[in-house]
Amino acid sequence: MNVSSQGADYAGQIAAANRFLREHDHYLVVSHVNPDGDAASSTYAVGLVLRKLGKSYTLVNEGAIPDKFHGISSEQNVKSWKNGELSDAYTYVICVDCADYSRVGEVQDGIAPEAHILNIDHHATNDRYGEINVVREDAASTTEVLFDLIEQMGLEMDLPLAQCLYTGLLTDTGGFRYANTSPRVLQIASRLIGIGVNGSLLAERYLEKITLSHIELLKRSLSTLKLHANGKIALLYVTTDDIAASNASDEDLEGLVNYPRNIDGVEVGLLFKQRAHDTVKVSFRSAGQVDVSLVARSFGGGGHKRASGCTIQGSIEEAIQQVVAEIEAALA
Ligand SMILES: [Mn+2]
Repeated sequence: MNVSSQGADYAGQIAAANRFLREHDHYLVVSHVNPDGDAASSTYAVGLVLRKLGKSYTLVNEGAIPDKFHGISSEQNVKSWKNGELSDAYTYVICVDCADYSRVGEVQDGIAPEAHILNIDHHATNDRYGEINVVREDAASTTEVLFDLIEQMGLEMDLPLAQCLYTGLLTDTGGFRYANTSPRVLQIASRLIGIGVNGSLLAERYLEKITLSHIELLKRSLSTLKLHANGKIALLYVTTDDIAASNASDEDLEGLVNYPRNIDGVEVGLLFKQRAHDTVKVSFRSAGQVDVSLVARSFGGGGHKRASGCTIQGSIEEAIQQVVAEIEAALA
């Protein structure tokens, strides 16, 4: 598992990241708003790396890390910017799983404009906003990139660290099922299980368990199912009323987009989530024919070829009309 196979540039960035982590102190580690399993795992993993190096550090997210992710690294705490838990100013910042700087959300206000940023990510749309950019587009998760970094740094891969890296791989590959599940992903997963990671326990905790609110929301959203383009586009939507009536949080919305995507014959599955009266978040999932990162980008969003997202100003009806038209064009 040699990083040099990724080219001199990647190896050089890994080396630069190694120096960045060893030469300074008092780091801030931040991932994207509404963190998923990879974002949370990567945040915790970088914390463990800094701890091994004897550095002081603070982990932060714009909001609170969802309860279910606390167990990824239970002895570490991620502060919430929105709850006012970040007071210091930071000069050395590590952004994980953020394709662009705006993904850190309001945490930007706690980062000095002259701060030195290490950007560690795997999104193809990453715009290299850091001073150092360790971006591996063929990596399944940011934790896969962190695996490269940790190996290159010569740090011991102990169980707490292995558990973080495995959780990112597990969640960003949908349980080692998505197309990003490369031979290398399985080799790394095998190594981590060899260290003692309990794969079935983590799969149950992070992939199988669902909340009652999620089921309530699913019940409501399924009644909105609509097909377009001769069954190649399928969509669901949820309104702010649905979310309130289901007592649902952002976490409870996760996975809903898989239902339209999984319908036989569907090329693009969509979920429209009303955020406010005139703000709609859209999740895109592609079966492969359409590069949905391009579609999302045309609306100011981003992501991967098969999974992306954007936010549209307007009513749900308007957002559906615009997005469906754009995908119909991409299908043609
Ligand atoms: Mn990720």
